[in-house]
Amino acid sequence: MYLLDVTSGHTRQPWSGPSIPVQTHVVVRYPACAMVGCCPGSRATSDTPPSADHPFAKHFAIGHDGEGKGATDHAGGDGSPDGWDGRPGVRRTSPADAYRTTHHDLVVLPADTFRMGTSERSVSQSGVAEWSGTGFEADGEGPARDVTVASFAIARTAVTNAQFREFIRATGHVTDADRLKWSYVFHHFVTPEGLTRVDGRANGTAWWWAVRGASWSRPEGPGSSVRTRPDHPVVHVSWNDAAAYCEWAGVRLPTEAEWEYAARGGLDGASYPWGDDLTRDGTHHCNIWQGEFPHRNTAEDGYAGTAPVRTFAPNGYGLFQMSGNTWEWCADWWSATDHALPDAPRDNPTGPATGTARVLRGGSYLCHASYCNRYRIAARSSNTADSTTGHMGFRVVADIG
Ligand SMILES: [Ca+2]
Ligand SMILES: [Cu+2]
Repeated sequence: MYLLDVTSGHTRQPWSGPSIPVQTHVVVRYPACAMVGCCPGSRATSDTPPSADHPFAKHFAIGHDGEGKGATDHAGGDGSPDGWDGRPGVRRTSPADAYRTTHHDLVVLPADTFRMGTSERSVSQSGVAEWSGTGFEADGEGPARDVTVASFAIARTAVTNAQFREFIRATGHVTDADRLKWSYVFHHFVTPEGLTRVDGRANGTAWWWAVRGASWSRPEGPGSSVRTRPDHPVVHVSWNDAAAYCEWAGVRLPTEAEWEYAARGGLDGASYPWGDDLTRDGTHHCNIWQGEFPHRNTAEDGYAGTAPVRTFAPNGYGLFQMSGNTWEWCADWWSATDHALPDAPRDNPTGPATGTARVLRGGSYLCHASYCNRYRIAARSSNTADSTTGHMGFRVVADIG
């Protein structure tokens, strides 16, 4: 476990929005009401738009292997001759068809019983939420319980831009981001064009800027494109979009139990898909955040934003990036408590019968121990079914026989 021996305290960066605690002490304390993750809680925004000369705008385009340098770099989403504009109903043939695939590389997992969640707690006796390298009790990570799942097949990787593009081209599906005409872009990445189209910031997670024109095909806003990253995970897809893709492709979203069983890769109770040490000998095993969230990302693991879906070694089941890179939608409705009820199902559980948000698992390139720490396997998050961000995607599963 990587821990910094630094005294606690608030480090305030130039910032026009709400106070953002940036702490590196071994025990990070939050007000109990503010133990938020890196995700916006919904599509609700607040505040006035940040100005175009916001100090963080200069960080634009770090990482992402060269794309996102703005409108002059490529035609991006508007009139691009390469057919990557993603506009519904637009069907072109082009060199990009070399990426054409509707194939999912699936791994069959046997039926089994595994230990789901963690019983490690992180709320102190005084009721103050704190991080001590263990689970977030308020998220419903615990208690650990034995859960049985039937055999199923799961994709080795998250759904890629190339795969999602095939879906859009075949169906003309209008994503929630396209329908609502905006999506949440992480503040470092907003394109110059996008900076003039920022309508607000997410409530409580002000590093998410609501950018008009941002979508799966323009992840950093107008002027950006996924043309050079067909093998990156698709983002800015809502739960609704993911479900529509699955219907088209003849697959489905994993239940939360299936997702966690798969993520563990056969390791009982480990913190991560590869074991209990986040890094070993300086080697990174996943794409998360290094530095001080949300202002300085050193990208020590090689990526400031998304990484290609087959980056880093797969887990024991041959599955890539079950931790980090992008959050992955699960089929279940969200509840922090239902699974702990005495009569909660333990045999192929499918979550609550109804709810207001859907489960997200796995963490993302924005997760950091000092703020979110939700790249652990047991960690959970959620969002409303129409929410879209630059760090939420999905992977698919299929039934056997
Ligand atoms: Ca990273
Ligand atoms: Cu996070």
